[in-house]
Amino acid sequence: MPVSGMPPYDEGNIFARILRGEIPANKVHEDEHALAFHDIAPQAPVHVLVIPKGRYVSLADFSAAASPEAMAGFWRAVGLVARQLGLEGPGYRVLTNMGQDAGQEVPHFHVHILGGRPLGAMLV
Ligand code: D5M
Repeated sequence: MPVSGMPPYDEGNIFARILRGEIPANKVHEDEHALAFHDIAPQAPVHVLVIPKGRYVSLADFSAAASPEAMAGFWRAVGLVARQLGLEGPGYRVLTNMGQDAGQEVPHFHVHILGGRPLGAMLV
């Protein structure tokens, strides 16, 4: 559940629909805590999204409301996916967009894993 002051979770958001199996995704990993799939508009040779299975609007929501088990399982999956994709040697970037100023488009918490080429030093 979103914490006080945060927008309610929208059950119709695109990642909720992917989690329910209503629309397809190019999955790379799934376990009890997380689902990872290729981004539909890749910004790097490897661009994968990892989402928790719980109903969290954003990092603010996830960090405030998720259980320790859900957090550990989610972040373990992020590292596992990057390793499985062969990114651990060359390196990769993990980022999340939180809210309006960051341009968050999909209101289900997700992190982007980006890699496959040198990504440059700056984030914005
Ligand atoms: O980024 C949301 C990201 O989600 C953006 O990079 C496109 C991606 N996206 C949107 N719809 C899909 C589907 N259906 N499959 C895979 N990827 C998708 P944000 O951090 O919210 O700005």
